[in-house]
Amino acid sequence: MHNIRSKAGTVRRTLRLGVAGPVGTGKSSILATLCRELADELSMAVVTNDIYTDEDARFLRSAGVLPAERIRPVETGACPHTAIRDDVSVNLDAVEDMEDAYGPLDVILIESGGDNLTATFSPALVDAQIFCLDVAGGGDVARKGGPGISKADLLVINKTDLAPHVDVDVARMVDDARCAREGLPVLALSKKDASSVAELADWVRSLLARYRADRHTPVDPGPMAPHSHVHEGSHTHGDARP
Ligand SMILES: Nc1nc2c(ncn2[C@@H]2O[C@H](COP(=O)(O)OP(=O)(O)OP(=O)(O)O)[C@@H](O)[C@H]2O)c(=O)[nH]1
Ligand SMILES: [Mg+2]
Repeated sequence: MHNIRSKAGTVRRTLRLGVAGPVGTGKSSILATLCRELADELSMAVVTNDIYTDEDARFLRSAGVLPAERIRPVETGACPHTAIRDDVSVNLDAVEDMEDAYGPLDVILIESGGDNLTATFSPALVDAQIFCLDVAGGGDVARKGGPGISKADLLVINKTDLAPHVDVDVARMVDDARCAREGLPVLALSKKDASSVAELADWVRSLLARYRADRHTPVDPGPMAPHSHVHEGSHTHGDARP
């Protein structure tokens, strides 16, 4: 459905790239950075997920990184991981609307609502995913594992500029993450460090090239760990019992 044949007859597909990770780790900032770095060379759009607000979309619009109409909020009205994992229909509608309105697009970025350490995207929604941790969450987080940490296409250890203030050894955190990921890429990132920002943009360029050459295989990191939501009573996932 996201194959578009150009006049020259070549197939051009929109790469759908998800960005997941716990609350406040810097997902919207990563989207803003990628738009700033790549929007001159790629046709882009963004979908954000929030439970009750459109705050992420408003932040990105006010940052002026893309024309406002290319940034669309999805209000999930429930736990955001449900909308990116269990019932992706609202997100798929938003993605397809954007493709119809502004296509052909090169990349659509989809931000999950800030959620817990194990939220991942369904491969029915995204072709690849970034999982984002930050150093302020503590140096041990990368070692704790979980589907996003071990299997996302890229693990970002974000806000490295804060490491000295929170007594975190970034090199050790990156090593721990590499061990947990068995060779999959790990990027230490700070929006204040131009060379790490350039590495992030290069990773997306090379993913897009692989994707277009049919050399990228989408990987499902797997479902969230079993859990339940006490405040919602009947809302449970996995094998969790309320
Ligand atoms: N020092 C520093 N702060 C950062 C960096 N990236 C993001 N932040 C800050 O971290 C805070 C949260 O960033 P967001 O991008 O909104 O994080 P988020 O993951 O989208 O948050 P939710 O959508 O609410 O889960 C903001 O105050 C950002 O300015 C960074 O590289 N360094
Ligand atoms: Mg956000």
